[in-house]
Amino acid sequence: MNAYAFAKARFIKTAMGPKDYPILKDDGGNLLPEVAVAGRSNVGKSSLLNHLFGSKGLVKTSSVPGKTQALNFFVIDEKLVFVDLPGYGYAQVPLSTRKLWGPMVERYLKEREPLKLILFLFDIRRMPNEDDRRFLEWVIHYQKAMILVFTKVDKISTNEKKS
Ligand SMILES: Nc1nc2c(ncn2[C@@H]2O[C@H](COP(=O)(O)OP(=O)(O)OP(=O)(O)O)[C@@H](O)[C@H]2O)c(=O)[nH]1
Ligand SMILES: [Mg+2]
Repeated sequence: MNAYAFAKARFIKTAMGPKDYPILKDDGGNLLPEVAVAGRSNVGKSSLLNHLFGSKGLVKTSSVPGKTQALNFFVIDEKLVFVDLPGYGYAQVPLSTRKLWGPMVERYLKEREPLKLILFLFDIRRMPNEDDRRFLEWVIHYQKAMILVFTKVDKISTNEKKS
């Protein structure tokens, strides 16, 4: 993948399924490469995107888990697409919404051709659970490239960081 100096991020749309996914192409007619940000609810996916975009509020964040409930597409400099995936595994989110998450995300991993990389965010203070394992199994099954990103590192003490 090429290196980009990010300048201008733009929100494209929210989608629940393939018929709503945007088709974004470069001047040569090639699909723009796409990076998805995944992980448990409240882990910091939307916050990371704001950080990468250099924006305060383009991506909606919340201290209450379950803020992002569908796929949100953004484009940077009309060159690279980022997708903010809904977070999983939070009991406070209504069951009807949680049931939608699995098929929505699995279908995206299976069918989204321009998806080149997944940033898998993980809260450094937690242990992996069933939902994390299920997601990682999909990543392996659909043979997607993935980078593990630890979040909330600032929340652990210097002693814990050493051990
Ligand atoms: N201390 C600390 N707080 C963070 C960090 N990343 C995110 N947060 C906070 O964690 C909360 C959740 O962040 P979001 O970015 O909305 O999390 P999300 O993963 O998008 O959550 P969902 O949309 O529910 O899936 C917010 O209050 C953020 O300010 C971090 O690295 N350190
Ligand atoms: Mg979010």
